[in-house]
Amino acid sequence: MVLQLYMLNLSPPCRAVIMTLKALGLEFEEKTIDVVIGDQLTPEYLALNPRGKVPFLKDGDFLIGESRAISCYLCNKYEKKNGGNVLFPTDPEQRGMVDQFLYISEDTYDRIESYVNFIDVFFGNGTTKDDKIPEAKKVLDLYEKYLSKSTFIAGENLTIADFHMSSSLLLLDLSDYNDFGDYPKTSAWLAKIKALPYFDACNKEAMAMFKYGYQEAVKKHSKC
Ligand SMILES: N[C@@H](CCC(=O)N[C@@H](CS)C(=O)NCC(=O)O)C(=O)O
Repeated sequence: MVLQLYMLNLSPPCRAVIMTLKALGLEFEEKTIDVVIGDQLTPEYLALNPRGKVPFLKDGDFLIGESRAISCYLCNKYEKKNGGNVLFPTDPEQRGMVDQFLYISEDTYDRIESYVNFIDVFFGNGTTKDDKIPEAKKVLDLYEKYLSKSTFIAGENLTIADFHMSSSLLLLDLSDYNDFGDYPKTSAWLAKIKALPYFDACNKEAMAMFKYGYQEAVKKHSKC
């Protein structure tokens, strides 16, 4: 039975899950739920996912929401590599690190989102909240500290924490934020994530569309 992912490719948490699926080499069927036009609020979708958000995964009769929980589930069920798990390690300390960054990524995503302010830009009259640049820099400072200790965010191997942690910083691309001079480790890590063989297939077109829509909306608001 093929996995079904209810998703919108513009959505960063959906793309973090797609990175997990691709890293695991799993086939899946895309079921588009366009949250921009309210597909998530239809009775059919709410019957499946009462939280009314994407991403959401159907694996046979098993249903699960929340991007980080989906990535963990997929690894728990499907990752078997030379008797050990790499993307979501089973060693308690290594897994502890990955879990830590999965939780942190929820917070860093919200903090970067409050700077690029995309909900307000798309659905209101907003633009970037430039008073939040110090907050965005605090997030970058944090990444730089962690990445000064290891090659990937949770250690020496690529894990699902990298997919979810990079998802926050990729949002900065919307507003062409490029002040990475003080963050060489973070820049090098992001370059590594972007060089993954499946990165472009998961993100390139969606990021370009997202950015185009965002920048057009900002231009429209600034003319008002
Ligand atoms: N913490 C959730 C966030 C999911 C989320 O907020 N998804 C957005 C799209 S990026 C959504 O479904 N929005 C529709 C809504 O809230 O009505 C996760 O990581 O899965």
